[in-house]
Amino acid sequence: MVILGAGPAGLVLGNLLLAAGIDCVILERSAREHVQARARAGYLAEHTVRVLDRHGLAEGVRRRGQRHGVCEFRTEGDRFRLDYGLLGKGEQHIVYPQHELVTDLLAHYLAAGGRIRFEAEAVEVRGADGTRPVVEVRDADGRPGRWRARYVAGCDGRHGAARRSLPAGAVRRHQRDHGVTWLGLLAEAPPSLDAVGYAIHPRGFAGHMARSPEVTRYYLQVARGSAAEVWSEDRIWEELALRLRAADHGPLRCGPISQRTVVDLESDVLEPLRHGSLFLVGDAAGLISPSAAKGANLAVVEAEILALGLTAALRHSDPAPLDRYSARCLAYIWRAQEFSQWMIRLLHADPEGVDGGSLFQDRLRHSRIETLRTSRTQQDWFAENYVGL
Ligand code: RFL
Repeated sequence: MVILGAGPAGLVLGNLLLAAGIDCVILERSAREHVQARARAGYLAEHTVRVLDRHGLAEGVRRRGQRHGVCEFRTEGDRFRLDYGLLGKGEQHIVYPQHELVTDLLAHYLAAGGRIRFEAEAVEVRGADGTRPVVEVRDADGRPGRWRARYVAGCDGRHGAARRSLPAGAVRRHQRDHGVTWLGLLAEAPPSLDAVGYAIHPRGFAGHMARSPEVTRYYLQVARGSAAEVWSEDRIWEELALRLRAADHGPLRCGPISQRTVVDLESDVLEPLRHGSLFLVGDAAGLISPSAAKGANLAVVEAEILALGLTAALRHSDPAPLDRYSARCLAYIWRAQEFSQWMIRLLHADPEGVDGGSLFQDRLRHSRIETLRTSRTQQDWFAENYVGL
């Protein structure tokens, strides 16, 4: 088995296959230090942690992760809090930075004897419609290499080799540009509030999410095509304070900005998630906008489903679970996409390019937030979808 990519999807899959006694190798384009330092997600749903727990992979999350179950919406002249951990099915998030999860998963994989090649970039997957697909790779110096396996798992993200290698017409692609751009920020500063903060402001959305007692993620909605570098630290903190209405609700705890990333909010789902011997997992299967914090959660859940399918096929000659892989994962993916799209419409003034920013959309957004503020039924629905898959 060859796994492309050492993100959450590839590393969960590698660990589970290893535990099932299935020989595998992970091929990762980047260096180990880069993989372990890449700050991205932070909110893991309880469901995801249960998956990790089932396979003995949740020790770090359980030990150092912070339970979290409150979000606060700030709107013009108002704010309200939702104790989502007490609503819906009563589930919470565990805040645990993705690069720490990746570090744990990698350590576990290596300790169990797992094989991984860093700085080995997959260039192409050939022969996926047969039973001995080949992965062409090149190392950091451009030297070519080749791996052959019974199956290949593409866990190499949206721009990886797995997607690129799919022949025309093999899968359908469902793409949507949500017309919204975020400036994703990491601040070397403690959280400013004890909740996830969502500010809905005429100048655009602003978000606040704890990552650790020392680090906080913030988001600012910015114009499409904005460059991250034009945002000076002073301007960032001024804009965050304005949109989060710090003057009314308390000051922000400022600190150096250690990461600025511009993210266009997009969805990009393939269907089916299999072409012969090649499977797609995580962001390679379906990119989801970070508006609902689902991407890493989906990656873990899909990796477990694929691992169980591969184990049944390779150890017990039962191909049925593997045949159901795509349909099962797509059900999760579309549910998450639907909620993420709902969040985008809730949080953004005037999303351009989708329905055309208009006053009509703005009034709908106000009504949506008012329903969430006042309806217990809507709050339960929100909680169930916000934490669940
Ligand atoms: P990853 O993590 O991108 O890993 C893919 C790996 O593949 C390697 N690779 C290759 N290796 C070999 N050959 C090639 N040709 C290769 N091409 C690529 C890459 O180097 C990399 O190591 O994908 P994976 O495993 O599918 O995991 C997906 C998640 O990383 C992603 O969905 C989340 O980070 C999304 N996301 C969030 N998800 C959550 O569940 N909760 C969150 O709070 C959350 N916050 C976020 C996020 C994503 C963000 N960005 C950067 C879009 C916040 C942000 C800002």
